[in-house]
Amino acid sequence: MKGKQMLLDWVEEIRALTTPDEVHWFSGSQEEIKSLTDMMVEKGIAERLNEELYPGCTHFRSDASDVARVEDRTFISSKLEEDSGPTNNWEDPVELKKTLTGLFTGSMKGRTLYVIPFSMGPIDSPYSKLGVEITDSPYVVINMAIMTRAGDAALARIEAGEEFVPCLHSVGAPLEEGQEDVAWPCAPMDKKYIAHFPEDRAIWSFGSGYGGNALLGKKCFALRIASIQARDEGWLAEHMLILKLTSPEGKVYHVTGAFPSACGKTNLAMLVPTIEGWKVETVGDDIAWMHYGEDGRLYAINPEAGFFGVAPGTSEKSNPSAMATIQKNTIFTNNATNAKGELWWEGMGVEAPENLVDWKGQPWDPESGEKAAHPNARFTTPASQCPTIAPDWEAPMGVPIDAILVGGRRATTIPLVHESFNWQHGVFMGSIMGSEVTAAVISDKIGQVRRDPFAMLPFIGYHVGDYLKNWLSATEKSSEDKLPRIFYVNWFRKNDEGKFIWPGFGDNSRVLKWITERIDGTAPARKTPIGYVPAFEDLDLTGLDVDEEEIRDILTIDRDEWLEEARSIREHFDGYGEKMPRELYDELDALEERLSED
Ligand code: GTP
Ligand code: SPV
Ligand code: MN
Repeated sequence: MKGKQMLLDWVEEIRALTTPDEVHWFSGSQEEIKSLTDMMVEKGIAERLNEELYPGCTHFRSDASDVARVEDRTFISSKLEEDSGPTNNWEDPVELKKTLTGLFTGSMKGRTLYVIPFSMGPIDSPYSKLGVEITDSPYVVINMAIMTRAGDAALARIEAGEEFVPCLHSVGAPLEEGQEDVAWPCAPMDKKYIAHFPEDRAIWSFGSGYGGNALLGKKCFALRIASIQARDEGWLAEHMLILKLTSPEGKVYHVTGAFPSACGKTNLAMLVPTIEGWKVETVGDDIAWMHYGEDGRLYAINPEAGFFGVAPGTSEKSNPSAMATIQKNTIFTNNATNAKGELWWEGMGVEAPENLVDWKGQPWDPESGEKAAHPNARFTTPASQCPTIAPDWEAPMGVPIDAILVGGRRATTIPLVHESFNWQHGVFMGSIMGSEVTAAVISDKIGQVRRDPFAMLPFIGYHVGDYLKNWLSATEKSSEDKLPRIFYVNWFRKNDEGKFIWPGFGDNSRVLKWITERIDGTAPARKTPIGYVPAFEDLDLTGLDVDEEEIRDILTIDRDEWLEEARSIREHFDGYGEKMPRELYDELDALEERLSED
């Protein structure tokens, strides 16, 4: 859709379909955010946190069934099923629109329809894209106000004639005359639909109020729809953090990292190095849009304006920058609070305050063994408040990327870090990524390893084979020597007692240091069948109290484990069918050959 008239027509069409009591255009002003928040506090939908401890912060409890993304209810509804590919749910778009039109009919009854114009990316960036979310959830409005550049500035660009992605959302819980509302309205699982229509560049989301299901600028637009735009326009829309790294000598590097949900992007983006003189600054923590510059290098912008981060495990020790960011103007969801407006989650690193009410709204008994916060409890917080935010995080042309990390949670097999031989081999590394499924998604497979190419499995808006081709085509759009180097990292190896071997968090700077030395050609590495791996001596482990044997172990390639891994990769590739690029099979053949040599 494009321009003012189309926007007005669309809003009117949706108003007539969903029959809300009122229509409210969100301007983006602080007063408006405050009055929406006050309204929700008054209605008992939200609670204000202690004003001295957490000024301007609120807390929400979701319905117990609506706590994470719902991949089984997420659809890529392209005209042809083969265009959506083997990794996505598909329904015929005509049929699905019929079903959804039925569901949206009268779905906003008794509620207000909010219109949120927004920009993904800095408002003055040529790489930004516009969207408009229609929603009946005031919670969504105040979250979008943090996560995107929402309101009048985005509207002005649309009114000037620019294109926008229509993003339709309803919690799917109309109110009958006199019916009392619940704190977190949503629809039952079988009525939830997170639907994408690639040919129309449109999103229809029904029945959930949570995170990636409802804040449609994020996964639905900035990844699923944008990945389609990126394929067509020749760039990359990726599930990646972006960080700026400065060495003690003042040399600057930019690094992106593709890790699956709840696998450490936010933490790495805000890392506080434990090695002398190094500095990390944050550009983005979840999504990177990368374009080829005129100089052939890849430049990344962060399309978001806030962080929707995992709360549990966030502490002064693990992520002090996140702790500082969330002290004010932050929305918390599904944590534990008490009558004093104190806040807590597992792994906050402080003793639990007294008389907590858990995420389900029940008095919490610390002895019960129940979790006080949901494992996917989140904070929504402005990126601008982050003490480590990079001064140029909103640079309209983005930052030039030196290295791309890929990785996931793997208790075995995958070493701490290994470097690809070249771009094609690096794309192969991204394509074989596996990770243990986390609580960021509602699934009965939590903890099991699943393949998740470039951490994009649930976010590719088209056929995975074509997506990997788009990655491979980088060497045609640029050249090997200008493209970032690709590294595969794994912070999550466990020992026999089930404990993490690598200390992780701030100590990941030690791995980043080796990576910069590889970029500069100053660090040695061993050539192994899977790529270049540092020797124990090649890593700067100054001041680190670790078990040398264990660290040597996570830098060792076990051929038998890797042959087994290769077999499993072949199965995974075969499952992607004929569109799987031949180059990646060539890489797999070559890997197996190297593993079999002595
Ligand atoms: P999404 O927002 O879902 O995309 O997650 P994310 O990739 O940003 O993950 P995040 O940084 O929020 O980390 C998720 C969980 O992993 C938290 O509980 C962290 O404490 C934990 N974690 C992050 N980094 C490390 C690490 O280096 N080592 C270990 N052991 N755990 C980590
Ligand atoms: C993820 O699951 O990767 C997230 C959280 O970043 S959500 O926005 O819910 O998708
Ligand atoms: Mn994410």
